[in-house]
Amino acid sequence: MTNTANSERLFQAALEMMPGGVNSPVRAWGAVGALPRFIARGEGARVYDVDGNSYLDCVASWGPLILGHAYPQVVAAVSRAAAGGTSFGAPTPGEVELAQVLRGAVPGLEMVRLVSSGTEACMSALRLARGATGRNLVVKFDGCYHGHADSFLVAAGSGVLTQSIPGSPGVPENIAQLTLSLPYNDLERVRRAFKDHGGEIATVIVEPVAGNMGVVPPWPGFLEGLRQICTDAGALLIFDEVITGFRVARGGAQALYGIKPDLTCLGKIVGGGLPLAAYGGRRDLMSQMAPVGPVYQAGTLSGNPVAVAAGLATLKALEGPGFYEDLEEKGAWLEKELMKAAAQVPVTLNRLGSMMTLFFTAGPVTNLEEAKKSNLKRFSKFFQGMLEEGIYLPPSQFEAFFISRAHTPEDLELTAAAARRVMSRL
Ligand code: HOZ
Repeated sequence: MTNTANSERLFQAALEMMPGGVNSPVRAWGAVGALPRFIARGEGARVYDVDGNSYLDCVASWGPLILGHAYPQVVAAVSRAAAGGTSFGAPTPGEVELAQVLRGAVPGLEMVRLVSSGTEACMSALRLARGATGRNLVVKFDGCYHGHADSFLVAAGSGVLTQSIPGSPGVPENIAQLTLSLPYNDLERVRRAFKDHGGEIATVIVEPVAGNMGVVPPWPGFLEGLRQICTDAGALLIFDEVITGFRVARGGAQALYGIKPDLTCLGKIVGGGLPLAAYGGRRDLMSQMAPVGPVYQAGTLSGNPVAVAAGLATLKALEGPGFYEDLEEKGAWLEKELMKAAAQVPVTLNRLGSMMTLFFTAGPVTNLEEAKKSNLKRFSKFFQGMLEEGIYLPPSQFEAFFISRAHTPEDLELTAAAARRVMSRL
């Protein structure tokens, strides 16, 4: 058995002071019946806990670390930036450069604003959509997670789904009523919602590849249909690409599928592991943001120079030829091996490039209802077994595994071999 004495001691201390001992609920590992490991450091594809155990990391800080931990150019850029001052609350040259890089990569971004978290990006995009259309309703999809702003905590994915929290106390009923949550991949339901409420719907927000109920790709025609419905009804289409941006392709899912949303939310990879996110889109819409227009949003740490430096260094490192092809190859290999390992266990593996989820259900998994058919006990056993083998997976059935550039073929072989052993005991 792995020695986890230091993690246990720290967790006991944390429980006294922080709700659930953590600063974000899924980190408490409650859903997988285990105690969280406290991480001391990371390097490449590995993390090391405070008891000296090492793990191959498939969480990647929930997505940002597409280059792996402590990527030398990112560390150097962060150190350089920090040495010159960590925050000014004033414009800096790096912001302009990052805005240029984002605009050059993501088709729907004519203008952009930097913020500090994915929650903030989605919350701000929603406010802009409401401000620009003069309408109040928002359509989202069951199991999609757009951060924890009030309007999005209705049938949300990620942590609330993992903890089986139906909604959240503290979200006023009259705010929740402005959110229509519909099944993912079901265009018919979207058409019906527009038939009933068309003139009141400000926006449809969607994860173009869902990552927060586990990975669920869009059906052919789903995103195209949303685009058409929104255009016809004068509603705005928001792509929440906090996970998929620079993950499934440099230009995100919108580049991959060739669909331009009106607004896009980015986070995770664009901050290179530091707190940075962005939202942006059509120039006429973004021009409604203060100080040009009347829609307000602001932040002391928006465009923070250290986070901008990490983002720039990260996005630069993704430019090299074959970067995404290499990730695709690794993802496809791991998918094949995990499926072989699970030959005797009913599973469904959904994958797009370097993000994937192994659902413990025969599937298919195309929406939240189907994702929830997963055998959570079996997932927990798998998670615990893999951890014991030194493979660190997301502690929830409803999250994605992420592969980074740092994962070597040997790392993937170790992961597959561990999965074969663990699956044979399930
Ligand atoms: N909502 C994040 C996963 N999709 C979890 C963030 C965290 O706990 O770090």
